[in-house]
Amino acid sequence: MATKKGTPPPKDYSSDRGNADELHQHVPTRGPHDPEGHLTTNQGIRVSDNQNQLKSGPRGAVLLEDFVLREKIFHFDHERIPERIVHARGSAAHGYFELYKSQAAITKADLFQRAGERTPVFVRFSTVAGGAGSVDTPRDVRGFAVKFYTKEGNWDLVGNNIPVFFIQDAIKFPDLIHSVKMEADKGYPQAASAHDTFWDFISLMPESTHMVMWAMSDRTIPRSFATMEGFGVHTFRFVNAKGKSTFVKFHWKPKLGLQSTLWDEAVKIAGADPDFQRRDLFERIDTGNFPEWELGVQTFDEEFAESFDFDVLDPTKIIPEEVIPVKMIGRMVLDRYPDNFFAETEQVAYCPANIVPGVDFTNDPLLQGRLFSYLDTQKSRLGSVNFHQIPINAAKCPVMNFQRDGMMQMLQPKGRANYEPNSLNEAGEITGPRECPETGFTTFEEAERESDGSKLRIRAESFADHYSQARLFFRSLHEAEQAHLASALVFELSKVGLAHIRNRVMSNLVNVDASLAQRVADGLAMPLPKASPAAVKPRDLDPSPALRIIEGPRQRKTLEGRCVGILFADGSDLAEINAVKAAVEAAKGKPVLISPKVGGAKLKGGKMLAADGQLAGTPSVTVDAIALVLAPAAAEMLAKDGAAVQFVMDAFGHLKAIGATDGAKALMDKAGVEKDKGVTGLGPDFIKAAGMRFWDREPKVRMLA
Ligand code: HDE
Repeated sequence: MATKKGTPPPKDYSSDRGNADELHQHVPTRGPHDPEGHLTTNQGIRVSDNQNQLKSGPRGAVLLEDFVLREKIFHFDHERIPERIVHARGSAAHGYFELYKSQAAITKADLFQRAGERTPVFVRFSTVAGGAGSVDTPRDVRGFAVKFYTKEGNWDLVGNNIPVFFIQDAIKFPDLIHSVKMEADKGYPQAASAHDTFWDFISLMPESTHMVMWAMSDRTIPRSFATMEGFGVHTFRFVNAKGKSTFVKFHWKPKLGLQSTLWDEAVKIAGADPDFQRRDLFERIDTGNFPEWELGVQTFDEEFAESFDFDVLDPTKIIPEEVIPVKMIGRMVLDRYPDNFFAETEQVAYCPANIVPGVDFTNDPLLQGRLFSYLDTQKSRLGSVNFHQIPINAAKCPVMNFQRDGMMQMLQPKGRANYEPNSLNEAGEITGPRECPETGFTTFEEAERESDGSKLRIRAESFADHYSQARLFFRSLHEAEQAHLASALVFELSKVGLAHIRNRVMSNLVNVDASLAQRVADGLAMPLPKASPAAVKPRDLDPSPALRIIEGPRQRKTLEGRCVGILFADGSDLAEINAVKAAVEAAKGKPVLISPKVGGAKLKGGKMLAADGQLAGTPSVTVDAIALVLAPAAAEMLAKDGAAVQFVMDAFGHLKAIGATDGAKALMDKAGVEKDKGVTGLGPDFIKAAGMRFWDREPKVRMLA
């Protein structure tokens, strides 16, 4: 075997601190054992043949001594680790958080001290119910987990795209998740809440009603990760240098505004592109259109908490933005896609207990339960107590303590001192780190009134109003969103086989809003039952416009960040195609050239133009608006092609803008397109229309509950 040339001397890794950079160097990436790029075994032995096993003769038996084969297959056999019990399907990206203005007055957290300073982040978005290989667009809550690698340690804000949760007490979480996951005996449905066990559990847990409203709304079918909000859900605390605590709720507000899909669209996207949102995240980053959110905080004191209608420790409640405005304190930009899905997105281990000085927990009983769960789950997923040394999890500041050994230990601490206190320094030895009362994390001392010290299995009475905020949410929505919500309930309950479960859900709905309950009952063709008993009579609250997507304060009617599918075929005019393309790009949108064949079409004048996507494989559900640049003969031909007709019919049915040349008429007619404000020529009116949906069209194309 040839000797290795130029191998660098082994690095001295012995240190009792671990940080991400050092750890990165521990992990063999591209052939550190062999700088010339030769394929080696994990022992660094160069491999001479990666195509053939070692055999006794050309047609003989395979030999057990083939260590190259055995090592490779052994490693492959163990490539998978247990997927997350919830949030298994996820996509992630790196980026940074940038502070607008010092927040030193309310928090001493290092990342919130200096205006303009950037803190690296790793953000993972996920669905909750489906397995790791499920599709991106089921109706489901989205996880929104942010790991801030601050100079004073890692802070994980592990939130969702919905500001409330189904349950008030952590002890109910396994029940909730068992009920929503595929049914225990049948093994289906995957990634869907539309089945008996979920609605059975929900109907028996009135505290879930508020979140059910959100779950059935358009919030759970977001268009993109980049167009959804994120929420910390629980009330946390900020603590300043003087030890003063301020309650805080965290929000992420997308720069591109809120956008969701329609249910029919989401279902079709699942077939057309199961990785729709993962691809979207990758493509945005790849093209430099970095997804961005602002970090907003609602801050308040004990006095407000006392006077508020609901308990701020109850995770099934919001504080409406109209009551306490959300103050934007910084922005987060995701600008780098992971190099390796497994190493980063799969192995990242978030934990709500990862907190930094200046931020603290409250007694929210759901949060308290989470503080236990996540560390525990990482041990079973990542297999070792040393999972914090995996580069994606490693803090980017010094990590020094006397924790030692354990499976897959990557560090080689020096010296004898593996305990504290020690006095080995008297002998001139390395003695290790010491606690630091001044700068170390200190827990905020709770005011006495939060607990009288008695041990009780009890739910606070202040948590008992389960319906008023559910009503607030429903009544705050735009009427199109209300119709979607009612229809989603009809869809889900239609998949519930047991009539008594449907009935029980409806009796809970009567408490939310009698008209909603009636719409659902009509949609199911079932009689409306009486309201279920409510512990606290629901109240009418002032509507909160911030809760709605359509015509709400966070809707943006812009082409920025949206895709326009430009359909062309034989005989299309290049000048027209280029004009639409340029106009879309000028408006910061993304043009996608679509043609019946991916190699393209022969344009007017004979020139070939290649497509980005083939028509059948790039249905209009994958874009936000369509432009039809077609010659009359091609439109006649396409009117006989199912994929082309569906392309236009769906764009119309999904309330998207359709810009078209006169030549496209035959195809438009076949697809049943009727003239309205969203159906335009290819000029500036199309570019304006392409940045929105046409909700007035909906009653013409869909029967909603
Ligand atoms: Fe989680 N949750 N959760 N959760 N959660 C997990 O941790 C759990 C809850 C959330 O992208 C698990 O590493 C309990 C609320 C996100 O990797 C697990 C309770 C919120 C993610 C776990 C909750 C969340 C998780 C599974 C009730 C929104 C994905 C794998 C007390 C504020 C993070 C893992 C990622 C993941 C437990 C409730 C958000 C099993 C016991 C409320 C975004 O530990």
